[in-house]
Amino acid sequence: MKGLRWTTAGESHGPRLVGILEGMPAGMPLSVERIDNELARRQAGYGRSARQKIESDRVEFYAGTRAGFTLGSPIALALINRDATIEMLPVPGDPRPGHADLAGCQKLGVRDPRAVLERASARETAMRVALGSVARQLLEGFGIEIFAHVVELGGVRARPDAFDGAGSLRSEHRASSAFACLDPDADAPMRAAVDDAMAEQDTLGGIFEVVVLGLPPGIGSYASAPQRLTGRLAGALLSIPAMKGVEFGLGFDAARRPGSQVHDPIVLAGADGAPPLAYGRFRRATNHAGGLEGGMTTGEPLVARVAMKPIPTLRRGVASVDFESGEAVRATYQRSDVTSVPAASVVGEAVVALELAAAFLEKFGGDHIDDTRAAFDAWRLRMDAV
Ligand code: EPS
Repeated sequence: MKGLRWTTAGESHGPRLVGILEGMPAGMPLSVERIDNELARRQAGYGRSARQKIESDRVEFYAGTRAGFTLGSPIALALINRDATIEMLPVPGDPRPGHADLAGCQKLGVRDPRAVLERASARETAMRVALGSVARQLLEGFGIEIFAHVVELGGVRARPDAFDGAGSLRSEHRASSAFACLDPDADAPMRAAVDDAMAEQDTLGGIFEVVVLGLPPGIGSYASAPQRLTGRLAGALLSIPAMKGVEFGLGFDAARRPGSQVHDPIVLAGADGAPPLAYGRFRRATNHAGGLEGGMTTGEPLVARVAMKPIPTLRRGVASVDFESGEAVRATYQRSDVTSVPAASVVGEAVVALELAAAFLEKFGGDHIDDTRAAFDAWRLRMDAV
């Protein structure tokens, strides 16, 4: 079977998270340090639960690599859960609103939220970050860079001009921000919002943006519905627990404007001071489309914004019903984050990397990375002449 495929297994408090990535070309160098750095980024951020002090995620390789290079066979990864207390943890008597607890119990026909929540927990996203980092290393070999940052948290917005969406990535500030945010002035009000929510025993959501630079045009396809990259990327991003909305470029705002104020004029690269893109003779005067047209990349930066709801486990509890007595209760508090929007932004990078790498390999293929490179170079020659 062709194509890049991945799966994860593992419960939040089980012994390990496991992941398998199938369909990577052979001969690609893999940096374990890069994977561990991204795992550490996912664990960071102000407002996370005490669980992150217990865990120290480091990837282990079990298959699919030799001497630091991919073999082309399925890659098997694992992360150890230090808090592997699944057999000791109590069964909550009431389902938490906003979590998978109730619909999951009804699905299974049981009164045991733990049977559901152990897998529904966002702990699983740690493995997606590890798998995504492998996919990302393939893309980086072709000059494609993925960068996410938080643009809003608990109603506090970063200044839009802190990021111009066209390539000046202020990564220096993101690294020192407790919120993976590019606006240095947003950190203090975001911190105050988290402190207030903590005092109120509440939780906060927010919005992050994923930007991809250096994409060749024509990744994805207009030809059939399942190949359209717009839907694939939206699906990948919405598959992260707690994500409620995705928009590309102007997004919902495009619906409020006439076409003349939406569609990005095509110009010759270099005209009107427009710097050339990495690929082709053309570029767009604006990037309202967010780098996607007709289900394909345009070669302009891909810009996706993702809305995350507040974490459903509130210290103060939300109204629920006890399974046994049927009485109204406040849902039992279990350890939880106040907010994890910065962590979600790292997961966003990972799922975008996995989806883009899949679409990239559909176009260029290759059993060995040298074959992928040869197909890429041959296409580039023809494309440059368009
Ligand atoms: C989560 C609850 C918390 C989070 C967890 C997701 O876990 P615990 O119940 O063990 O305190 O810390 O996220 C992670 C462990 C992680 O690594 O992201 C939940 O209910 O979804």
